[in-house]
Amino acid sequence: MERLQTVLGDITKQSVDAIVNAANCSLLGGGGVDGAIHRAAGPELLAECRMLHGCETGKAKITKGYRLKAKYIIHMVGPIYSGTPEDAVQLADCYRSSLELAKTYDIHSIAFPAISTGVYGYPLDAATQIAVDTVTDWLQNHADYDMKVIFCCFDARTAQAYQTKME
Ligand code: AR6
Repeated sequence: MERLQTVLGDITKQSVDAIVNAANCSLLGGGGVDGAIHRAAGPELLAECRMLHGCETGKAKITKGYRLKAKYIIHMVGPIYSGTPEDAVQLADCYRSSLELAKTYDIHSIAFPAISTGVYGYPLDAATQIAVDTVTDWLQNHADYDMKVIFCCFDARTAQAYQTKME
């Protein structure tokens, strides 16, 4: 079975062990995919998020999935694009943090949105390259761990960018 896949769709509808949220440091919700996840999971999600006391950029925290099909939500905070070398370091860090956290929770399938490429302004092509390279490296370094990764793209342009990088 392919360990890495691109799908076009809504991440809140994915049948996976965990979906990843493009959160902000407060972890208290927002627009974009964050808003969609909070709406779909229901108000208990915000109650659990309040107890997490935020999250640093490049890191990730986990909650239950509540009304989602996914058992867990991994909230990862991508960088706000600044045009400095730090952006790429932080974006790669948050993909790695999410995968490490997933492994700790015995998660074997995970869907990522295109973190930082919406409100946070990261150029799509550069962010996609980092996402694909970082996840591919992690899967290679954990060849003995069964993990399926889905890049869940909300629009055709994003899906095209991922497909190009994965060819
Ligand atoms: N399923 C999958 N992808 C989605 C969905 C969905 N339901 N909805 C949007 N996207 P963004 P960021 C895509 O802006 O750039 C929030 O306010 C979207 O088309 O959600 O990391 C947070 O609270 C884009 O491709 O996240 C933060 O403050 C991708 O998800 C801030 O935005 C990411 O866009 C985070 O900004």
